[in-house]
Amino acid sequence: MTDGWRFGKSRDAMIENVTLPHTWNAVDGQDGGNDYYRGTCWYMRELTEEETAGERLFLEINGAANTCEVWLNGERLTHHEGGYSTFRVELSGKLQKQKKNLLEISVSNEENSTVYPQKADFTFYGGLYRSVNLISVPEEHFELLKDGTPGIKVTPVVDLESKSATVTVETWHNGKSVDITVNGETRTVEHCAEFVIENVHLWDGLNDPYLYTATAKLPSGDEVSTRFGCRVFTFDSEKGFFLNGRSYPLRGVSRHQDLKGKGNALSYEDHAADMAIIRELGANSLRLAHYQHAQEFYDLCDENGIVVWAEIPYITMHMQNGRQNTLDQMRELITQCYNHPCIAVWGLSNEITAASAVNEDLLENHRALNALCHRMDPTRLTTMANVFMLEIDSPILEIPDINSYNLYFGWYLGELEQTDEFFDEYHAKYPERVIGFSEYGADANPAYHSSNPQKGDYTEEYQALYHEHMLAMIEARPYLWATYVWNLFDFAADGRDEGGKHGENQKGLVTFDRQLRKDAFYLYKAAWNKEQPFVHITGKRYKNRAEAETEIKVYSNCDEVKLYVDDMLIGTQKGKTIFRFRIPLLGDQMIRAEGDGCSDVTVIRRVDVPDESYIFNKAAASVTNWFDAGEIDPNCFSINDTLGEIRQHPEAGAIVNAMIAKGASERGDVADAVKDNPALQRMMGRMTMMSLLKQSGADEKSIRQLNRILQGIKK
Ligand code: GCB
Repeated sequence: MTDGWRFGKSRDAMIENVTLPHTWNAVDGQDGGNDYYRGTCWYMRELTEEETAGERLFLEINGAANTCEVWLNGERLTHHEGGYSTFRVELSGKLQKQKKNLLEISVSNEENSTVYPQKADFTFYGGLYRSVNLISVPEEHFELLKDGTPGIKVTPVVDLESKSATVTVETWHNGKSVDITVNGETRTVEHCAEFVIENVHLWDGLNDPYLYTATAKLPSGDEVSTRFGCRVFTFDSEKGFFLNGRSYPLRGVSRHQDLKGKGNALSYEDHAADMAIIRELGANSLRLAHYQHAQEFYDLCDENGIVVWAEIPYITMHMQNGRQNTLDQMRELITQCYNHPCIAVWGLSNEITAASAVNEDLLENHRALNALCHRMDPTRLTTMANVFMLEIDSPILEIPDINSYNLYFGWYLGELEQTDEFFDEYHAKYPERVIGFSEYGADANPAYHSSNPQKGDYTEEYQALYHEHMLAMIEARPYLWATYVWNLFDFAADGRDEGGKHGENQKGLVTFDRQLRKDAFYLYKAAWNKEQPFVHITGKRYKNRAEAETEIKVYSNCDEVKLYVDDMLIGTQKGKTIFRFRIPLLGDQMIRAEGDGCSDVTVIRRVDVPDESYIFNKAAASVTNWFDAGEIDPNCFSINDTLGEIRQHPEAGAIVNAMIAKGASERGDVADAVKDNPALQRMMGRMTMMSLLKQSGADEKSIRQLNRILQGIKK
């Protein structure tokens, strides 16, 4: 039901004509300020006589964010909580014969304390942002109501040695018998049949994502079918992930359902275009964050052989009254997604201890979720994405089958190498636990550039450097069962205001509008995409360079790269992924890189003064040494003291606390909520004020001012 909808903020004033999919936050949810409309809106549509024909009629809503009520002819039929799953309601019996039938749907993304998500680093778009369908079935039909079930559940169990699969097909319906067909064989049974497929054709990831189909048909003619895949996923704490018995390290990216100008109301073409970019990158796995994605997208993953981590939006902050909602969202996720061969793990939560303590209620919620997953799906493992501040001996880590951490050392806090140390320490302490890297990334605005990139400068070059480190870190640790770049695409987080953009998280390898691939994209493409040979000269947008000598860096999946400057060969390098050349910079120069049957070209230019437009924080970047030795009185506080030392003094502590609170609020809801986390505070306490300020992008004037104030306070 795409067309013919009226829409408005109130039931009595549906003033706009809209088509589905639709969100009311496509503009205000993406422009910063954390002020997008969070409230109730109404959709209204008349059902035609033709649409209401048939014996039994159901309305299917494939996503109403975040809570929804369905009304027919003024009567409320259902209420649904959770914005990312399918639900249905029966209309027959309530329809008026030979009269107009009025369907009204109210949808709300208003803040509350029971339905997740409420605090997270992304915009909670409101709307009927996925498809809405009418389903007409005969009296005898497959189940439609229970948790949005597809009515058919397929469990393939593969024996790699005998190359066979035992396939159990369960169905739910109100008839007496059902014909179930798998691989050309049909059985007539009450509900459930078992099949054996000899010489089974495996679903084999990117190599060969072969799909079978199971069909179930009732005597009434009602029919359901689903595709499925036969594959074996195994996890080893030492050797990582295995697909069908062979080592298959999961290396990929995360994705939100979200696009510039459209919000979360994506078309099938938008989904398919995202998948094409994922294939170009060469990723073999996706973390579909932070909620249930559209069925079309799991279908695309099945078809393309992408192994998936699926999860619910139990995120950032545990809510005392939210347990039932986490269980409901998980039950629907598993019911609706069970048949997808792409899904390897169910994610219980994300950074849930960022803004909440590890207390009994939180643990109990996780135990209940974990048990639910195991009960509903003994074939898959559970995991969770933990925040970097969570101590590695926390009891919460004992709940899921396997573990994962989101680490942002080298971006928000700390140095790149702390990531390596973190995993080494974890793996040494818990060698029997399977550990993965669920998120890592750094923001980059492709307008900003530097030959001397620094953490916090938002340059394309720092992001590339960050990922070069992480790629090498990952390649040296084959035990990591999965690794996911945060994020493939820049996305809307209306609470953010940083790095030259309003309302965007810029950790994407590709911009929000999908128009620009940042350099770091090509780093991973060089490492992961073995299919099409390519060379990519980095720094193409860093055209004007104020230096006598410059580095030309090429990312390539070839093992030899030649570099030409103004058509003169200046070097040939053998290597892997990253190829670096240094060249004198004379004027306008044409740079060409050549690999195995492929090439890339750019022009760079020597200039006398640095191009100001490349610098985000102009004041901070222009000064390297702000304080001469002897300028600071060691008897008074200064920015050379650690945050911990300064905080011990009431007056000095109050000043820096106020400043930190302000800084956190510019980085969105999550930064604001996590700033009181004790483990985070301990880590920050060990850093000097100077290094914290530099990382937060403070300018020279503010730093000097703070130092002056601190120097006025005796230790
Ligand atoms: C996280 C969250 C993710 C954020 C990301 C960030 O750990 O899981 O939702 O967007 O950090 O960029 O800070």
